[in-house]
Amino acid sequence: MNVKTLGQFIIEKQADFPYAKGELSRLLRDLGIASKIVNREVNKAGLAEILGETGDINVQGEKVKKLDVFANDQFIAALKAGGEVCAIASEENEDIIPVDSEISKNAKYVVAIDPLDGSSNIDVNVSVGTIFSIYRRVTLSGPGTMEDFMQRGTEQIAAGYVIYGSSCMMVYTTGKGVNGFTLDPSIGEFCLSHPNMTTKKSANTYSVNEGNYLHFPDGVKKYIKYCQEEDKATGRPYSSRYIGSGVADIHRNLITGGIYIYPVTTKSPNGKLRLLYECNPLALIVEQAGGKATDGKVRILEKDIKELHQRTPLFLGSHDMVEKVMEFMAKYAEESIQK
Ligand code: P6P
Repeated sequence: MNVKTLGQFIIEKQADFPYAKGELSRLLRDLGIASKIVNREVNKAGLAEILGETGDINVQGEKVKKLDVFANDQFIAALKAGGEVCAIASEENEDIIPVDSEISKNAKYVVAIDPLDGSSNIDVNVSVGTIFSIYRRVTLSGPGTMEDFMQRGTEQIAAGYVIYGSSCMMVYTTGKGVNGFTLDPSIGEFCLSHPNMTTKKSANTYSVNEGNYLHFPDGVKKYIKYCQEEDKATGRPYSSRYIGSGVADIHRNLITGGIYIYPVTTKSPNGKLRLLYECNPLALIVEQAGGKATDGKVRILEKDIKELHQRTPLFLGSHDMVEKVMEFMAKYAEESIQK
């Protein structure tokens, strides 16, 4: 079987970017290296003394798991060592991490990252993931600033995720389609396994934490009931699949078709997921695969971003399924306004 490694693929596709002189290629390589190191630790998390909690609380007010900290350190170290970024934003860090070193003085990019999404699943051996987003810097020189991150999702140069599951996969886009690479541990390389990934226009899987049902907007409640109705013509009732690890749910739905919903709830009045380093990169990937991603009203990639850890509701996945729930959101939002 002719194996094409991530490195070979990146170089082959470099021709897509005449202005790039390899910086983006090296940046993607740096992310790949850190992913392999994180995967190695995730795979033996049960053995190593890195399970459990550090006792710290991160900027999201969530208990920090040791593997969170390890993953964050690995990605920051790899990005700093690669010299291609002038700043990093991470879910684990309250403020941006400016990069001001000799090797990064001509850096053109900034990276926003959720180093280990779904980390509450680490101790129960459920798949977790890394999500990353790459922008070209807008400031002219020196270490990057907050301004470099306050860009709409449409401005992303590249976006991707890594899923640490039954196999380790990297899925990314540079705006010209989506490609998936599976780590072959025997050679320590990500190999092209899912070329030109596309998602189904419609399917019959919906992913939402129905424990929050009582606090959902009426449109979401009505859509969930729609998914549960018997209707052979539209393949309903749909299947409910919710792992509690967004990368795992969204990766499955990308491959089999489906919709992932995290709406506003009383606990998360602006939604739970973060726009910069979760929703924007996932939205770019899903749109590039033919899907759709909105906050229930507005396209995710066109939302203005004002804060580093800004949250947003997320409706993402198969195009027609996202459109359907938006119809319910519009219909029942009007009804509640007219009440
Ligand atoms: P809940 C993980 O913390 C995450 O950000 C997503 O990966 C996941 O889908 C969601 O939150 C789970 O949240 O409130 O359903 O436990």
